[in-house]
Amino acid sequence: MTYAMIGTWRMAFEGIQKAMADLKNGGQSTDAIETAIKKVEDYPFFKSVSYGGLPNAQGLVEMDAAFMDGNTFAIGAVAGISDVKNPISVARQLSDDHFNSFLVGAGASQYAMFNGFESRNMLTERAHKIWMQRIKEINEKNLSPYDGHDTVGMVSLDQAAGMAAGTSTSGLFMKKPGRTGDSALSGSGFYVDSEIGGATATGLGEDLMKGCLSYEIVRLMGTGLSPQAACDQAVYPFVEKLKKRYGKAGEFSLVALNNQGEWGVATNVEFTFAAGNQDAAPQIFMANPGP
Ligand code: SD4
Repeated sequence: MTYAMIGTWRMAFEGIQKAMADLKNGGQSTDAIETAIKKVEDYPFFKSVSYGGLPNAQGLVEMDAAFMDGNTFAIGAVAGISDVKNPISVARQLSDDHFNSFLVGAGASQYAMFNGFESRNMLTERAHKIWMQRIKEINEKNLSPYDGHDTVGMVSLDQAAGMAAGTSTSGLFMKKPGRTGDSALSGSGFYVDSEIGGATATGLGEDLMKGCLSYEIVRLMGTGLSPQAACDQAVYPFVEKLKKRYGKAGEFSLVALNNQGEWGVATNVEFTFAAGNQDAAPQIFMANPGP
């Protein structure tokens, strides 16, 4: 029986290891995504996701997360949510709501509070120190505040051929209050269709959104392309197009998994990801920038 998972960055590894043990025992992709992403959210030393995540320009950790069930196309998402321990769980619960499935800012935080999701001050002392140091550097060295920040995005396939996807991030470091990127946006930060496969993104949300790249990868896999060919065809020509027509392209990386448990990746920076399937225990892989 086929089952598999893939996730962006090295930080996805332990969560995938845990969730794949459940998939092996017949667990569902929807649960696997929540289990694996929660593990990343709870780890205080990942600087870009939930607890320990780096704050916005005003020192507040504002998080984006999304959840998609590839069987039903149900989507739930939150953007700019704060003081909530596990944004992915809130997104998952919202995916059950037909009318209010994407909440932002104070409304998202209130929803989590009223529905009994655990609250937590997500700003750790360490993240605060990094924030203070960065402000100092920006002022002294005239640096761009927007530098290196990563989303965890995952796609899962279970033994019943169900697929799901999810994302979670504290977004771009030093972002303006209220800024959101691609991670909560269907088609940009994630997309999954159990009859085809799924994809998810990390990188500069402002540019990822311009190409709706997660949807495009799934669409291409639906025409019969392998995940790797779909990633190559969706991502690299778009990077070139952006450079030509917009003048520049941010850093971004996408991973894809099809409903056969095969995966692919495309990136324009050095990138790590974690993946495994029924034949290969989860591992951390390194991908080099493409052409
Ligand atoms: C965003 N895509 O908010 C996220 C951040 C990220 O590498 O993944 N940066 O734009």
